[in-house]
Amino acid sequence: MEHETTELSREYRGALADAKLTPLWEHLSNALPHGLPAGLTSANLWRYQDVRPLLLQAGEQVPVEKAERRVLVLSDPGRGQAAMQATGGIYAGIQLILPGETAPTHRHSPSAARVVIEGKGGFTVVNGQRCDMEPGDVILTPSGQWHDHGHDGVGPFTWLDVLDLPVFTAVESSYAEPGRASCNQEDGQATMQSRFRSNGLAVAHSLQRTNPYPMLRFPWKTTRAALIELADNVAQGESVELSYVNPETGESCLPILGFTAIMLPAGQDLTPARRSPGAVFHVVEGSGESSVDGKTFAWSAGDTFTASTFAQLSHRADTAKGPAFLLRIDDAPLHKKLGFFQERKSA
Ligand code: GTQ
Repeated sequence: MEHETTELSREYRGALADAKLTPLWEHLSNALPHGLPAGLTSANLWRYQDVRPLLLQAGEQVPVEKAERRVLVLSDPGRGQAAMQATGGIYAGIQLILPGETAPTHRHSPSAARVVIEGKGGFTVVNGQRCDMEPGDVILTPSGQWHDHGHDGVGPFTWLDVLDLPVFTAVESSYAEPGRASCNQEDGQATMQSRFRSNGLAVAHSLQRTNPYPMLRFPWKTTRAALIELADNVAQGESVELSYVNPETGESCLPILGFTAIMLPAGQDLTPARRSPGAVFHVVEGSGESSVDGKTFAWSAGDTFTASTFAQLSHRADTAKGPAFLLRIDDAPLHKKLGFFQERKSA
């Protein structure tokens, strides 16, 4: 939007346009709004029960070989239907694979992660390492790593994809390469899970290696048990949250996107600080309600909702139905790398 804050002659405006120059003083407050960033993101809830039938129709109409990835993108209503992003920094979509199908091998510059929603028998192969997928699992496909998806079971298999694609698009660095064949499958997960089974212990020689992604699959079973144990050991009212990290360094598990599992004990309100990163929340288990900048979202398992930068949030699990479990996916690691990450007290 243009603010003509100054009287400029037509001739001068024309000369600036011809010279490909723009007067900053007419755009300064748009480029650098006062006090808080002007988020475009319009918080929204996508209910899985609404998305699922549409995704199953795509399963009938669109062969996976043609689609490459059969995904319905969660398009931020603040950016319009063609928005290939859910928030400023995060792409999110829901992917379907049917029994016997293979989503072919490719790799791309953005990093991706999957959060499994529904089904049995699905798997992802990342650089030759097979990762079985069970509901609630978080599976990483970091930047530049070959990956394909398959399904050995019965019935539809679905997951939430999140990618740092909008960041790559913004810096004109988003691209993909098709793979020549399906990845060789090795026993990746047995190695991965056994290496990091014991908290506070790492396989000694692995610390000399430089693999920035030693762990690709974070099984929900393990995360859930850890949250429940943590809930018994935090002070009343303290949040029950676990971050997904590189177990060898303690850094976030991907460079741009951050993943946090949150347990909401039944009936307790959680009102977190307002944080600079926008976020995508995904409901792994349970039902409840969140308020995001004054909008109320009633959610249950499989649903996904968004929050803009510095959103005012509160979450609550349904008292009658026990605890709920959410995953928060945000771009906090990027905000920290930019030297900017901020938290402000909620109002
Ligand atoms: O599964 O590799 O939702 O490449 C978007 C781009 C999923 C994938 C998406 C992708 C993928």
